[in-house]
Amino acid sequence: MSPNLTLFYSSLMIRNQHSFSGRSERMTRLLLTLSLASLCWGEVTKPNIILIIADDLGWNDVGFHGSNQIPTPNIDALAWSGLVLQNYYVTPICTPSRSALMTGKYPIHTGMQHSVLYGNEPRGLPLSEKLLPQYLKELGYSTHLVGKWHLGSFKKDYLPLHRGFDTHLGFWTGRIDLYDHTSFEAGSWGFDFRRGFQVAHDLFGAYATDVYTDEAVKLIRGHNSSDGLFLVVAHSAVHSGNPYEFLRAPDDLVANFSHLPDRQRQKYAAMVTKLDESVGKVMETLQNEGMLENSIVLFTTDNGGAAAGFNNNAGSNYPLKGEAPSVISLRFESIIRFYAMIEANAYFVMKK
Ligand SMILES: [Ca+2]
Repeated sequence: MSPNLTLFYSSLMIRNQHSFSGRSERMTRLLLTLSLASLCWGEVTKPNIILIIADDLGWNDVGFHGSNQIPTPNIDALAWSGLVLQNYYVTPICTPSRSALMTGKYPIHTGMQHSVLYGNEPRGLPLSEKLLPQYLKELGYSTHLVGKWHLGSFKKDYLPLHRGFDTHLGFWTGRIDLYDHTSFEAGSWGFDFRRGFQVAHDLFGAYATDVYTDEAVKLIRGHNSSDGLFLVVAHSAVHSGNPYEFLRAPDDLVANFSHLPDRQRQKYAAMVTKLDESVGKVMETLQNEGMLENSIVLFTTDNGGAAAGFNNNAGSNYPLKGEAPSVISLRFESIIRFYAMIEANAYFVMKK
């Protein structure tokens, strides 16, 4: 494909994302197309792709959607300086949504459509599927996953390091306590914080969002600019952790929200604050390392907020109806509708 045709195709896909209904499957194709576009262009180095995924973030929990409860200046800055995908849709729960993003396929085509994967289940995203990081590795990218996986862990072959990622620091299941890093689900309870295949006991007690941020910053700073960087920062926030304290954040940040009447909402707001702070640090590091002008930064969530007391969470999807993870036809649109945004500097660099 000629550079001009490739760029035209890329811009067309961006406009389609902006104007019409989109899905995370389409997002996968968009990222691959943008990467291929830069390779075809020749004079431009491979764009870095930074994919930041929030977990269960509510529609009404970011400033640029009008929330006056939780300031999110860094996420808002991404929105206003980038491209907000107003009709972007995700599936209503973790595993199906993440499987679609990694494969570019609707979950029903990979057997991931029903519910989340539990850590003790003998199944995962089928090994017959070639995942986004595997494609990008073939294009010369270095590939890193920080945070949540949740696509199967019952055999080594299903783990991130065997699915296209060069490194992984994070967890394999669907939820962890943000301080003790244990996962309590489906009758089992155990430590789930890994550096590759090894349990990361040394990080016990470190706030998970900070761990992810520090790792992302380290990877960006250490990146060899001759390769493209594909960095996925898949946050624990703002998913509920374990039943003994579902939502956790540093006490001083929680205290900043003492004016909110609900204690869980106070904690939730502090978790969002840490998430927003992480976005800011990643962007700042890209800027400081001279990488931002050649980076595609995508911020999204895997599904909407866990509202109405689900998982003892405190997300808000107002004015949309519904909450993760239920799928009821009358609520369909409101449950799965969320947002994404792209800071597409690489695209504009290629236009020159
Ligand atoms: Ca989720």
